Amino acid sequence: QIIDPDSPIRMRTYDLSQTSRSERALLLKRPVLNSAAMIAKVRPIVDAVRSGGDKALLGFVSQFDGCTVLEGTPILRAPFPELPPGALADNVRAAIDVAYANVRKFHAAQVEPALKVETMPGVVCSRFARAISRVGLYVPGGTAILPSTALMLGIPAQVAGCKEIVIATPPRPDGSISPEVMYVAKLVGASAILRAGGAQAVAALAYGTETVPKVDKIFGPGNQWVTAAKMFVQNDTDALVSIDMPAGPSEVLVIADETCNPAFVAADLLSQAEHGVDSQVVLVSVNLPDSTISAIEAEVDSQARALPRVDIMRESIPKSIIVKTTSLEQAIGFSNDYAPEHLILHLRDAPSVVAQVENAGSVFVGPYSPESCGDYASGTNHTLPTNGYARQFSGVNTQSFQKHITSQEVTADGLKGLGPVVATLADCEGLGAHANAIRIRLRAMNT
Ligand code: HSO
Ligand code: ZN
Repeated sequence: QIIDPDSPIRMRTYDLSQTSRSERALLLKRPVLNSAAMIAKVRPIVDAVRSGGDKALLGFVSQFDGCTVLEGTPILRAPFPELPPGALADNVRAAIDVAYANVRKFHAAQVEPALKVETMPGVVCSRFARAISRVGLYVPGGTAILPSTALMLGIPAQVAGCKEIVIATPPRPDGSISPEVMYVAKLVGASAILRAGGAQAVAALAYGTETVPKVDKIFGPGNQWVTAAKMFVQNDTDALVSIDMPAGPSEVLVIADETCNPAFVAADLLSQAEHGVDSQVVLVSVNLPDSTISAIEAEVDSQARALPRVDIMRESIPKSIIVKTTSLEQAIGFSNDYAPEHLILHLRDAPSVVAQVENAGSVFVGPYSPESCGDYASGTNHTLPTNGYARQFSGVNTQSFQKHITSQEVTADGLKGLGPVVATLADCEGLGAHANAIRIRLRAMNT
């Protein structure tokens, strides 16, 4: 496809009052991920790493990650070597430190106290959390280095108390890891770094190799290969591994009314559009005058041209849409049906609108809350459900790194009260041994 640099960088516009039900359904749809085909492609890689261990893994690291110099093992174990002086600029280090503190504060506050409830006299039920012992955190390489993703996955793992925290990330050609990711790995107390990307990294984490520890849960965003491999290993009962969530291309939906600042709205749309050519960007207009829509379109075009990743935006913006609505109610209704990963409210009295949000990964309230803050440093997590999965999934949080165990303690007097209820229900299900386990005790107490 030849791109004319003079042609405007423009979104497509639809009027919700003029769209049929089926057209509206199309606007809500994300591009189809052909997951079955991708899973078929990753399967040979996953199988090879599973049976061939380190040797197979290193073969794929040289073939797909372009790194041929790892000697014998792709694993680096903590304590990691000190960063050479000057490896990390002072301002970057200081910024990572502030982001770390904020994200840690918010995720530490998510730790819930244990529950203890006496449901009947002498019948005490409890629930308490335990860390998932071993976790694998995938930090993508590719077109951008993402130390922020290492923070967003590493901090809740650290706060939850996971014992083995393995960060997997594609190495650079010389086998090194970016100093930013290295620095974050130390901050979050990672126990190992797996220098591998793609399906091969996911397979190594799921099954373990001679040197790579097998983990219990795999987190993190990635390309189609990574996502397909995560879905494949999650379904393999031999791997006994779970994943955070199904991931797709990143998304933002912005709702704006006439109080909005067109330059801010455009900037927010572009910050998502620069992630990838398949980024999903939606602007929902609440009765915006045509002049404001034109002003936003002009800002999208002019700001994009001045930004470093304009070539990506030239592809993602033309696939993006403006949806015109005539009321806040319609706009919120559309957003709730779309269930965006990120929802930004450029609205008069935006805080009062949050109560109407039913489906979204994370909400950014008012003109001074750009998504960029949540992507990096305000405290909320940036690993969020895409593809409409915000209907049923939460973003990554401290509980994602825990499981909850329940327990009960029934006293003899408690069993006198509860036992007959249980025995009756067991009889009703025809499960005599269950009823017997109660009656044998009730009889013992009566003699
Ligand atoms: N917006 C991305 C997260 C990210 N942004 C990382 C910048 N760095 C998640 O949807
Ligand atoms: Zn982002």
